[in-house]
Amino acid sequence: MSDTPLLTTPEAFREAYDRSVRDPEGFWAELASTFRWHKPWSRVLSWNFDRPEIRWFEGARLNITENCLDRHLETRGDQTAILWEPNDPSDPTRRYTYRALHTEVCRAANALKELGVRKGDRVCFYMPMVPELAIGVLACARIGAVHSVVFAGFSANALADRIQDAQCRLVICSDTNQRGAKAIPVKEVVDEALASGCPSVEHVLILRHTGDPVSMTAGRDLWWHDLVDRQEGDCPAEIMDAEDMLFILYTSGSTGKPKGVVHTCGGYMVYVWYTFLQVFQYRQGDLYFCTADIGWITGHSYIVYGPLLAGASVVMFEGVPTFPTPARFWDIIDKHGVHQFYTAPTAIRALMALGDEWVEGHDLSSLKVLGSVGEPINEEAWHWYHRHVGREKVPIVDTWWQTETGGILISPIPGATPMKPGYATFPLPGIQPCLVDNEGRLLEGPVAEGMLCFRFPWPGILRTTYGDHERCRTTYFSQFPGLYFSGDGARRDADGQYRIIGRVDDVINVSGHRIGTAEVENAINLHPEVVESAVVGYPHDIKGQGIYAYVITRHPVPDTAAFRKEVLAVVTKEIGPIAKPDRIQIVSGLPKTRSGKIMRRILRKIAAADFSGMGDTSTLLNPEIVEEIRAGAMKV
Ligand code: 7RM
Repeated sequence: MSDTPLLTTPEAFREAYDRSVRDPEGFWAELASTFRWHKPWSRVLSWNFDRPEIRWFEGARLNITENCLDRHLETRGDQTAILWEPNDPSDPTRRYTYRALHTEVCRAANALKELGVRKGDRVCFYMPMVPELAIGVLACARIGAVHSVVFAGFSANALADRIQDAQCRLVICSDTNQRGAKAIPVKEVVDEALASGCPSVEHVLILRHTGDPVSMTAGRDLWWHDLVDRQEGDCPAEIMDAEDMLFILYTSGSTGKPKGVVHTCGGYMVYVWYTFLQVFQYRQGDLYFCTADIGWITGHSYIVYGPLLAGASVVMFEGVPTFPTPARFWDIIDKHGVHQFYTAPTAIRALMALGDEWVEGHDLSSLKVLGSVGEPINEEAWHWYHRHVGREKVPIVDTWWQTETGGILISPIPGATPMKPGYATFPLPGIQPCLVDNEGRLLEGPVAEGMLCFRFPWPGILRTTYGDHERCRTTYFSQFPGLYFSGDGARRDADGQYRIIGRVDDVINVSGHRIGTAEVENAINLHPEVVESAVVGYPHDIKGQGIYAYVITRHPVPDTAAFRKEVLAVVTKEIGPIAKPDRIQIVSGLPKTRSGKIMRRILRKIAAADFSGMGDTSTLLNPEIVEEIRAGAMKV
């Protein structure tokens, strides 16, 4: 929107940042006023981090899809909203203008209504990266239903857990999912999940995508094309309260099962729109390409909502970086003339390892901004990205944020703030980070290292965890009273720039995917031969972190290769292939404190092949085990 100028100079950034701290309500209200609201807010913000209770734009009424779609029809109805690149480059690309997308979303919304889906009902998506996923998600938002997208790499058990936790009435999936040379039987996984007992599910809506045969359960299963295609292309938007739920997205934490992070309509809308525009310096006519999957928050905020709210043209890609060749990203950028490209360090490292020749020979001169997200980007990968993709001319934005934050919190803004390899740099306007020590003491700075917290809410912050508000409080707002705690450690340099170190809790980040060590342990422990296990992360050249599992077995294991295979199978069945341990070490015991707590510090050191001094082991109940594990680790 033309009335929100991009921050393009250090002065403009400084001014916006200072205003956002001095007068946060005025700052956000002014930005919010550029949207279509059916009723204005009575109060911009009320908040209490102790309960927690956070409300933005209270009393206001809106529908986010009117702002993503209807609002653009007059000015850019014929402009591309979504340009879809299929897995197989010899298949045709598909293009949806804003007008076409509006029509399709309305059709899908009317279909949901015909199935009895109403405001507040939960709808689960388990789909590949096809336009119908974005259409379905927006159709939910159109009628006020709450979407819960589950990444299609999760197993049937993991899917069933999420369907049940949210009590979804409807599941939307495809027949099969085509990723690279692999075909994944999506509908079969849904059938298996529902067979395990998900009584809330009334219907399954299936998109015919590959055309592979699937089994249909009469009365429950319907084809997308039978139901959606015959609907009217117009559907009035359900007018929502700003604080009504927009979506649930499950994410792993340090304990127990994944939590359903809840985002609401008004604040999320304003936040993802503003951050998309500023971080990517998006200008009308640009083409933006984010390689994330809509099953993760990056896809929600920076493929669907942020870009569409900004009236952007977005490339949506079904496939993987290495199919049919490791040049696929560069082929897409070259073919369509992409201006902003947003990907994960793990993809950069994987492509870097396959050789520079794949990126050379492509015309990448359209690029204006390169983005990185999901995990720390090491300097080698940063420089490769800068040099080979950006040809040393294109700024890189290392964007730090989380499922819980809704949108980017710490990132350079090209032109307005500096970039520095390895640093997410400065907080965006409206964001007030701080570092605290283990006791919660504020670390005055600038130079400091500690737990990364935030002392003031921004519009995109999570509101609760679905069905368990207390869990939201204890996870994020209780360690350090009065602060939101991210779970990450960070360092601040003399200029006040932030460098993210990584998780300080028992969450590991594998190829940019968040995995709770407790979840993996629970899965491993289901193997009948396993007595106990401990899972830690360790540095991995491509994935960032790998998964290392220490396992105690009931009996001596005669065939360790076969046993490892079985452990991988149980993890794949419980969670999905993304959580498979890279290394499994059979041990006779785990280092424990007298209170019975596993000393993970030692296990992490050994997993990292750091066999130097183990530090203080005098508090261990069984110090002798350390030597055994260390000796065994050298052979894993
Ligand atoms: C967007 C997303 C969140 C966790 C977070 C960090 C890590 C994300 C960066 C990063 C270093 C970054 N959401 N993380 N971005 N670490 N630099 N730029 O990834 O909920 O799935 O994960 O990811 O540890 O807490 S997420």
